[in-house]
Amino acid sequence: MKLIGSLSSPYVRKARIVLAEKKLDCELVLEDVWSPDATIQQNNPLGKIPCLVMDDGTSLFDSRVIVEYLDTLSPVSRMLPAAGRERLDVKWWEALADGVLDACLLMRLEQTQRTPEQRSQAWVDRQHGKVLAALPLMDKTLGDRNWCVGQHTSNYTLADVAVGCALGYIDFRFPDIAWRDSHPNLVRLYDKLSQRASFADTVPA
Ligand SMILES: N[C@@H](CCC(=O)N[C@@H](CS)C(=O)NCC(=O)O)C(=O)O
Repeated sequence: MKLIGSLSSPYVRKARIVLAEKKLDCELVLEDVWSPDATIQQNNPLGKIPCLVMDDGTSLFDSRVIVEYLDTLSPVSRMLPAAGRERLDVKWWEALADGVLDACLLMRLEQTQRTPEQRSQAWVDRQHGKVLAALPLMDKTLGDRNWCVGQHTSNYTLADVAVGCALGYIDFRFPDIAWRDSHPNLVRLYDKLSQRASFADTVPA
């Protein structure tokens, strides 16, 4: 199987981290979706990365679908609990972290894909407000626990991966959002995640 993606996309990073944690082999095929020569739509009509092309040629898209599939491929490092409240909690965190990413991406696209005349500060402010509202909720919900979901030290899950990717993307593209200043629990989590090889090897570039 191969993963079509880029080294800067936080959604691709989610999939790459899950591949690494689960020790799955997968070729990364780099694609610039914004280039006029992009061929991503041959595999994903939506023109977005990540896109996982399975060995039978079937394409999977949207990072959430991809990581859920990857988790079924090996029992190593379960990323999603099989069922129940903890599975729901992981999905809750992933939706919140991905929502932060969606807002950040919309702010970024305003800078990179629109002319100065087309740009709307009101739109940027709206997205910025979502990020600023989500971070305290994440920090408070995490509290003093080791990981986003569950009480035990072994409960490293996709929730932590998704939150780590969101925080890493803020650092990468929006260093002015000084999230460390007022979110000590997220800082603690992020520092711990950054020490994992899967995170260190996929720092956005
Ligand atoms: N919800 C999707 C979002 C994917 C996404 O928006 N990827 C960006 C790159 S970071 C992209 O390919 N954008 C191209 C476009 O919107 O046309 C996911 O989780 O995979």
